[in-house]
Amino acid sequence: MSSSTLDGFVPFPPDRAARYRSAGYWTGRTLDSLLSDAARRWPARIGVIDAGGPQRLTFTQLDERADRAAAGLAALGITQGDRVLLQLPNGCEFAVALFGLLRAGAIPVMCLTGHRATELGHFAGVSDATALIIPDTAAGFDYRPMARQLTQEHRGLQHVIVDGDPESFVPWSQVRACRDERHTRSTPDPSSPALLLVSGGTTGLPKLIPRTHDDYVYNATASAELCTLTSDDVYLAALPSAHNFPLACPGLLGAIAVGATTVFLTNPSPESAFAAIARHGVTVTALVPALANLWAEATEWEPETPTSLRLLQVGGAKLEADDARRIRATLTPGLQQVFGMAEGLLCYTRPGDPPELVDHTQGRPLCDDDELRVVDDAGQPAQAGAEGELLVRGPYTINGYFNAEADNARSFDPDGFYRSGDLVRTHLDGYLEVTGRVKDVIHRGGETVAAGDIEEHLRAHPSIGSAAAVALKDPYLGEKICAAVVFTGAPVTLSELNDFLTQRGVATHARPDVLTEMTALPTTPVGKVDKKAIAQQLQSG
Ligand code: OOB
Repeated sequence: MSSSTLDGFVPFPPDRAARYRSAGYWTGRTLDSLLSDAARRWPARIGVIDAGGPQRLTFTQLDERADRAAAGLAALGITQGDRVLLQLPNGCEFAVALFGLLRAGAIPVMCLTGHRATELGHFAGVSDATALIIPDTAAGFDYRPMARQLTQEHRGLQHVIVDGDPESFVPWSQVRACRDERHTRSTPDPSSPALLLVSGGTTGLPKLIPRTHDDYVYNATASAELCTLTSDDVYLAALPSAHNFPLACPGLLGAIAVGATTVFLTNPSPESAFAAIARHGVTVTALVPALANLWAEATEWEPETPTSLRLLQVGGAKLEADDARRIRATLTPGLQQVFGMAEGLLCYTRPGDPPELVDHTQGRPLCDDDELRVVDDAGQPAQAGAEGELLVRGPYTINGYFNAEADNARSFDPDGFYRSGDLVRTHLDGYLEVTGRVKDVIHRGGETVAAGDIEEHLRAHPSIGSAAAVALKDPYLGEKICAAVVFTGAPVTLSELNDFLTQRGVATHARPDVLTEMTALPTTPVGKVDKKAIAQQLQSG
């Protein structure tokens, strides 16, 4: 299959592709070769382990199982270029299915287990998927009724494969046990999409992100190198494995590339995570800030706290400097900030960077050929060190969402730079500080207020643990400011809170009109604060 034959995929322009090849970033390896190479180099090493169960597979066993799964998928008629929705929870079977799909030449669509019929239906429609792989149940949710609804609405969805009790669907146990020796591994064009990630999606439904073999192998292997990952490391997949961060930054794929073991965790609570870390001697893991903060707090009461972690990656949302300090003090001095996006660009603080840099910045780009532009409201280059929107292109950043022409016209500039929507400030040494989102503003009575600024002030209150500022519709002001907060100390009233904000010098128009107490802020499937959900809850309540 050549890269131009997959409709809806925007390839890298030939001149840049040639440059990335000659610079050695793109090697022509396919994603599934990471596993076959690991099986050759470290045949008897443990590749993957289920933290919560008995299953553990050597690289050889994982490799063989992927081949059998590929044969089973091919026997169902799944073939080169077919899109398949993959929605399995963390576990060895996730790895078997992922590599099985890659070896069958299929293009997995990496759904998170928290996605439901609305998102899955959207992914099925945009990707024109022919199959869906799900668990029977996970975390109290039965995926089969959702699958039934999806097959009715999407006639192209011909196969539903279920890990567990399949009811009327195809059992995964049968697919993955196929011994059809005639199946030959597919040999995809390395510049074609290997898989489709889903976007972080702060507005509307998530978009599909085509990552090529060339760019994603680079993403995983260069990240592994930056993190000095070796075959002595044990990586804990605590976030949902279908997300770019635990999948390839360096994550599962980076671990496989260097012969490190991956331990899959289904429940990232401190209790279960700390037990898994101790039991398996975990050295590296990746968390979102909310989870990292919870783990840090839990060191106060959990009897068994982590001692083996050498690298704790935190990213996905802004990590505050105070929280960074506490994480270093309680969990490991080896904290790393990661600012990444499924669309591509990854920024990392480096192992060995001074604590000041690690606490106060979100790192610098992975690759010397990542091209970053920071622009002001008018789209002009921002002054050195001034806040602006980050635009990026480079060897592992997409050139377009999959099958989304209208979105692409908005999200990419004429030079092919991806408009991240993130507001950043660049320091002289090239390190970035993420300051907010371009669209995360509240238009209150003619004034535009940055939600991030209000949140910073709210969090400064001694009684407030976490906070979000969201816009609520208002007949007079257009939008009013609602502060949704989780109290960790004695609750305060709106007027007490506003007295506090006044003392901090916050302008009258930037102070909350409404205060709502929440027991916890709602989160997205990967665990980021979901402001859209907060606004919906408040608007309907
Ligand atoms: C990661 O990827 P996505 O695609 O779920 O979300 C990307 C967005 C970024 O555009 C930015 O708005 C936000 O999440 N973000 C951060 C951040 N890391 C991501 N905002 C502030 N500080 C950070 N450190 O979230 C992702 C992908 C790969 C590695 C790590 C995270």
